[in-house]
Amino acid sequence: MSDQKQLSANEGIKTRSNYLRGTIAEGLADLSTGSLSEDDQQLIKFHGSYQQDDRDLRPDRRKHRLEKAYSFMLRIRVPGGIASSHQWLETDRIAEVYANGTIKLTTRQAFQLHGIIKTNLKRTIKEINDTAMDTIAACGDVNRNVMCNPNPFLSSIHAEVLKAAQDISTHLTPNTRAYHEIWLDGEKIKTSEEDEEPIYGKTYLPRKFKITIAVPPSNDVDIFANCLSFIAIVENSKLVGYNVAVGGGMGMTHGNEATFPRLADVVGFCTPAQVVDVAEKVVLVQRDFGDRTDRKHSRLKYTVNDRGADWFLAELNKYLGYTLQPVRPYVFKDNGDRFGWIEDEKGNFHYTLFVEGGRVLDTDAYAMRTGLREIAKIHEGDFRLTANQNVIIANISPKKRAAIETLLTKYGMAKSHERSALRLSSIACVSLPTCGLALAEAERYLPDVITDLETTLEEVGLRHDAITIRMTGCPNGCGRPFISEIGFVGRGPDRYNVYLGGGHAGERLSKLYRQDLPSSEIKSLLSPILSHYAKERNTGEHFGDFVIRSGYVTATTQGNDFHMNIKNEALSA
Ligand code: SRM
Ligand code: SF4
Repeated sequence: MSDQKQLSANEGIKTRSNYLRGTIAEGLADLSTGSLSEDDQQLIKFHGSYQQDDRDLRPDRRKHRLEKAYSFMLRIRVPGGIASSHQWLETDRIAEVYANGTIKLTTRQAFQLHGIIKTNLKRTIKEINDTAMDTIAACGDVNRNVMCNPNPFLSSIHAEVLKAAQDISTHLTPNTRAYHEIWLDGEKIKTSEEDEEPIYGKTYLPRKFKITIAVPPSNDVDIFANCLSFIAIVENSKLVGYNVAVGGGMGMTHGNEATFPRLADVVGFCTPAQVVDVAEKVVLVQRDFGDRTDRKHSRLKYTVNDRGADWFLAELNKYLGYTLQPVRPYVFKDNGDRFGWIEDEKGNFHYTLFVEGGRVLDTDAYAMRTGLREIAKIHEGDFRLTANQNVIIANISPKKRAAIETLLTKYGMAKSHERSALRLSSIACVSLPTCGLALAEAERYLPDVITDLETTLEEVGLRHDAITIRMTGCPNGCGRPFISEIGFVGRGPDRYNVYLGGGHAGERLSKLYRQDLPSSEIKSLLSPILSHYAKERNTGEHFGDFVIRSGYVTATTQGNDFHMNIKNEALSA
C-alpha cells in the first residue's frame, strides 16, 4: 500500500508499547477508576482481554453521574477447542468467583468470561494459567485461537490434525515476556533489547489473523471465513496433506462499500511436514504487505483481494523457497454439528450438546451449567468446543456412558439434540449488553425469532430440515452471518438487515434481501419463503440454493461482488 499515507494510530501504540507492556501494570494498580488508559485498552487485547461496560446499566449510571460500569472480558485460548474435565471445572469455578457466573462458548472454539472487574483481572488470568490454559493472543493483531474440526469420528486423522493446529498455535504465539511479567509475576526484563519477536516484529501484524483446519466433508470451522485455512486431504485413510486457503473474512461496516465479507481462495496444497512453515510464511506476507494505514482495510482478505490470489501465491512461494503443489479435490457437505450420541471406531461414545448462543448458564428451568459441572466431575474424556458454539462431551468410555447419560437426563440435557433442526443450526454473537460495538440484540433475541419461525416449520413439515440461521448485533460478523442460509445483521435497536442464500456448507456468501427490517416483521417476511421452500424444493435441495433458484436473491460469489449485488436488488418491502 502507499507509503505516503499515515500509519494508523494503533501502529504507534504498538511501537511505543515495549512489546505490549504499555502502562498496563500501572493502570491495574490505579484504584481511582475501573478502566485503563486508552492506549492500554488497545494493548490489553493482545493479552486476551477487552475493557467493556454493562450497556444495560448505562442510562442509570449516567443519571447518577457515575463512571460507566466497567469490567473486562477474558478470552481463554483453547487450540483446537479441546479442554480437559479439570479445565472445564476450573473455568466454571473462575466464572463463578470472578466473572458473571456464565461461560460463553465462542464461534472460535474458545471460552469467554464476562464482567471481571479490574481489581480481579490479574488473579483471574493467573488462575487460568494455573490450569494450563492461557489468554495471550486470544485477541489483538496476532494469530488468534487456531480452530480445528472437533470431529471424533475419524479419531486417528483427528489426532494428527489437532496436533498440527496446536503446533501452529504454539509457533505463532507471541514471544514477548510482557504477559508473564504483568500477569504471572514473571521476572522483569531490564532493557527492551532483551525481548524480541522473531515472527511478528515490534509492530506485530496490521490486524487480527485467524487460522483453521477442517477435515472434509465437515466444514464446521467455516474455513472460507478465515485468513488462512488448511483443508485436510485424506487418501486411502491416510492424511496426505492440506489444501491451503487464504483471504477469507466477514467484517464490514454499514454504509462503507470499501469493506465487505470475502470468501477465502483455495490456492495450493502442502504436505503435513510443511504446514507450520506455510502458516508462518502466510503470516509474514501479511506482516509485510498488509495495509497499516487503515484498520478497516488491513485484514489479509484485502491484501489478497487488492493484489489477487495469484500474486499472493507467487509471493508465498517466494517466502517459502518452494512451490505449493496444485489444489487437490475435496467436498464439503455442511458446516453444522452432529448432535446427540455417536460411537467412534474405537468404541468410545461422544455426546454433542446444543448450547443456545453458546451461553453456559443456569436458569430456573434449565441447570445446564450445574449439569455440565457434575459431568466434568466424573468424565474421563475431554470437552470439545465446536465453532458453532456447542460442546461435545467426548471420549466417554463404554463403562462411563450410563452415568453420564443419567446426569444428562437429571439436568434436562439428554434431549437437547431433539430441538428443531433450525435451532440446532443457529449461531448468535454475544452482542448486548457487553459488546461495545453492538447495534441490536443477538444472543438474547435469536431464540425468540426461532421460536416464532418454528410454528411455521411445524405447519409446513420442515422441523427436521437443517437451515443455517445466524444473527449478529452488528456487521462485524462474529457469528459469520454472511455465509449462513438466513442471516440477520443488526442496524439499530430492533432493526436488522436480512441476508439470504449463503451456502449450506459455508461455501457461498449470502445476499442482502431486506434492509433495516423491524424485528416485528421477521416472521411475516420469512414464513412465506419457508412455506414455498417446503412445497417446491427439489430433492435434497438446501434452503440457500432454493432462494437463489427461486429468484429471492441472486448468488454472490466473492466479497467484491457483495455491494454490487446489493445495488442491483430491489430491497424495499
Ligand atoms: Fe468478533 C470484535 C466477540 C468471533 C469479527 N468480537 C469483537 C468484540 C471483541 C467487540 C470489540 O471489539 O469490542 C466482541 C466481544 C463481545 C463480547 O462482549 O464478548 C467480539 N467475536 C466475538 C465472539 C465472542 C462472538 C461469539 O458470540 O462467539 C467470537 C470470539 C471468537 C474467539 O474465540 O476468538 C468472535 N469475530 C468473530 C468472528 C468469527 C470467526 O472468527 O470465525 C468474526 C468474523 C470473521 C472475521 O474475523 O472476519 C469476528 N469481531 C469481528 C470484528 C470485525 C473484524 C473485521 O475484519 O472487520 C470485530 C471488530 C474489530 O475487530 O474491529 C470483532
Ligand atoms: Fe459485537 Fe458485532 Fe461481534 Fe456481535 S458481531 S459480538 S455485536 S462486534
